[in-house]
Amino acid sequence: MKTIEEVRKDIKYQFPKNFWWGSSASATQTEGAADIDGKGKNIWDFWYEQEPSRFFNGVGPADTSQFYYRYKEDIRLMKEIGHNSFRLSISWSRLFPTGKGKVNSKAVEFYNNVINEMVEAGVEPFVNLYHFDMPMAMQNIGGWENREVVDAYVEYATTCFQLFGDRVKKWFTHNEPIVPVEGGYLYDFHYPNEVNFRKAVQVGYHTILSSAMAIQAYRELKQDGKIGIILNLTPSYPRSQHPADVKASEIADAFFNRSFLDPSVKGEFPAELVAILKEEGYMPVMEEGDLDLIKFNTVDLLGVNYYQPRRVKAKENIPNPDAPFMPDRYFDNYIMPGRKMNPHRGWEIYEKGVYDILINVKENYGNIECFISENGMGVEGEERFRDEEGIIQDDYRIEFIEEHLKWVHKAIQEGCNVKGYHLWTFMDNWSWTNAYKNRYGFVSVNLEKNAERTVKKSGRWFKLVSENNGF
Ligand code: BGP
Repeated sequence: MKTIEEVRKDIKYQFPKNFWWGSSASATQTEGAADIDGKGKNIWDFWYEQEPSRFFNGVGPADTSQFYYRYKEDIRLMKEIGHNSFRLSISWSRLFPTGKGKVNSKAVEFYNNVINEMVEAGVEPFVNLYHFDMPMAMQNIGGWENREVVDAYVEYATTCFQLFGDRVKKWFTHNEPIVPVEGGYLYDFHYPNEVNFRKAVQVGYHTILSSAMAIQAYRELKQDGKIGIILNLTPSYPRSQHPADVKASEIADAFFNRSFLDPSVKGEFPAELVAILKEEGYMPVMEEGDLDLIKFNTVDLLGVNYYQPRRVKAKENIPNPDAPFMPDRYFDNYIMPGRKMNPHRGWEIYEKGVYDILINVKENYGNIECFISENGMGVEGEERFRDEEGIIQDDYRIEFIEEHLKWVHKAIQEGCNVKGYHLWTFMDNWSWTNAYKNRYGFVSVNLEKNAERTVKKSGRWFKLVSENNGF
C-alpha cells in the first residue's frame, strides 16, 4: 500500500472542504442485546422466533455485532479509519418497548453514551429514526397500515429530538421507506409477509405522512439542526429508446423512486403514479389536511442510497387479469447483456448510476443538499480473502468505492450539492434475512472468534482518502 506522502502527491480527485467521510449502519443490524435492558420486541425478533429457517444459517437478531456492548471500541475504530461522521439508527422498540407510553431509561442511557462518545471522538452522529424495525406492539395493531402508529411514531421522534437534539444536528425520519412496503406487503422478505397492493399503498402513504409530521415536530422545537430522509434511489434505465420501453421505465421510476422522492423533496406526489392508483382503484385512505402537511414539511437534506440500477423493458406478455395487482403489471425487468456484475452478491455494478441520480436531484429537485448515505459491495464468504496477518484483502471493495467516488466527484464539479460519502457499512453486520451472508464493512467481524474486529484493507485505505480529502 502507498504511504500517505505518496498518496498525497498523487491526488486526482479532491473533494470539497469538510466533506463527510464515514459509514452507515442500523440498530437492529448491529446492536445485539435484542432482549436485554428492557428492550421490547420488534418485528425481526418476533419473526425470527416464528421462522428461524428464513434467516441465513439460522442466525437471528440477538446475535448481531454487539455494538450495544462494544460501542466504545467501535467508535475508536471509526476515528482510527478516518470517519468524521457516522450514521446510526435508534431502535424504537428499545426506547419505547411497547411503541409508545413509557420511555425505557436504559435505552436513553445507552444512546446518550454512544452519542457522547462519538462527539468526543469528533465523529458527528447522523441519527436515523426508523430502519425497518417496527415495534411488535405497533405491528400487532397493523403497523404502518394504522394511523395510530403514525401518531406513536411522531411521539417517539419528538422524544428523540428532545433527548438527544442538543448534540445531534442531522436527523433522518426514515431509511429506504419503500423497502418495508416491498418486503412486508409485496414480495415477502419482511414481516408481515403479505402480498397485498392495497395495504402496500396505505403503508407507503402513512410512512410519508409520518415523515412530514416528524419534520413538523422537529421544526417546532427550533433546534438548530437539519432533518432529512434517506432514500434508495434506483435509477430506471429503459432497454431501448422505443417509446414502449421508455414509458415502462418511467412508470417503474414513479413507483419505486418518485413515490417517496417527490413528496419528501417537493411536497407532492407524482401525477403519473396518482393517475395509475386512481385508475386501478388503489388510492389510500387520506384525511383532510394531510396533503398540506406533506406539502409544507419537506426535507432539508437528502440521503441517497445507491447499490444498483433497475433496467426495464415494456411488458412481453399481457398480464393475467386475475393475478393480484403488482407494480410490474406495467413493466418487465430487463437483464442487459454484458452488464458488469458483483459476482459475490449477484447485483449489477453500474457506477455511473450514482452520477445520474445526482444530476437528476440537481436538475429536477432544486439541487437540494444531499450526500451518498449508502453505497457498498456485499461479498459472500469474505473470510477466504483473509491473509496470513489476519487482514481481509478487499481490493475489490476499494475499487468499487473509487469508481463510484469518481462519478460523485464529477457530479460535484458540475455543480451538484453533494456533501459527503458514507459506505454501507462500518463493520460487517446482520442483514435481515441474509443475516451474515454478505459482508460489507470496513471492519470485519469474525463470528468464529467472539465477534473480533479487524480493520480490512479498505478501512486502511479509507483513512488515507479521508485524511487527504480525496484520492
Ligand atoms: C440496504 C439496507 C441495509 C442493508 C443493505 C445490504 O438496502 O439499507 O440495511 O441491508 O441494503 O443488504 P444485503 O445484505 O441484502 O446485501
